[in-house]
Amino acid sequence: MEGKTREEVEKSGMIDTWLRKHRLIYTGATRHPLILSIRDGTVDLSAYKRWLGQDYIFVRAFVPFVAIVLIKAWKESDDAADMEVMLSGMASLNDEIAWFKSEAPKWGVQLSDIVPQKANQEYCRFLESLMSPDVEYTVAITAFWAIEAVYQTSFAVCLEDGSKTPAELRETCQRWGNDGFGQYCNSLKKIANRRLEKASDDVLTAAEVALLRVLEHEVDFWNMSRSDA
Ligand code: HMH
Repeated sequence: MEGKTREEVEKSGMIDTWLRKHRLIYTGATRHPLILSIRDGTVDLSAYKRWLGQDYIFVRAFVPFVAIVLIKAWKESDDAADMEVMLSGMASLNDEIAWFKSEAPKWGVQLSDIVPQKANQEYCRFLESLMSPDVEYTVAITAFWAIEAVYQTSFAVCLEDGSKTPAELRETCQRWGNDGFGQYCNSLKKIANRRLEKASDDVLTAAEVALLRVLEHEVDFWNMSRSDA
């Protein structure tokens, strides 16, 4: 542990420490009943369609958030490689938007007609709050990691051995559940952990709260997709 102060050692692997501490809500977000219903093949396809339309709106709102985190990385980061990770995130969002546009017509979903539901509006508003210049890079990158990691972990569940994911949904699950996306999430996690090691107590608290807010919004988003309400 040469070169690291005692505090830095204590704070290393902060993300995993927080995930253990907030296990219940993390599991709620990553093994939601909607995800489990995809995995066991009982998914209600109207819920999938609702999710598809709503997530297109979310992903569009996620682009400027990632752009701002990229700018924060460029201005504030101690490691020039961070910006390249964000750039690859932007590239995958570009692919995602194209994918939504080709996926939606297959399900009779008209993307131009989608009205954002309350949980989606609230999640997008939360993203906007994180785009404020007062939000530290460390806090924003922690939220960014969490947003991507929830999808990666959730959809990977649908690809596990023995899963009965319907053939027409496998590509969707592959999109976020594939190993490449997993490696990208790991790169984000490494950046977040590295920043959290050096963070003040105030920044640590703000980052932990941001992580919890992401998990809550993700649970609400799945719930919204599952019900007509
Ligand atoms: C709601 N969370 C939601 N949608 C997404 N597409 C992601 C996370 C990951 O990109």
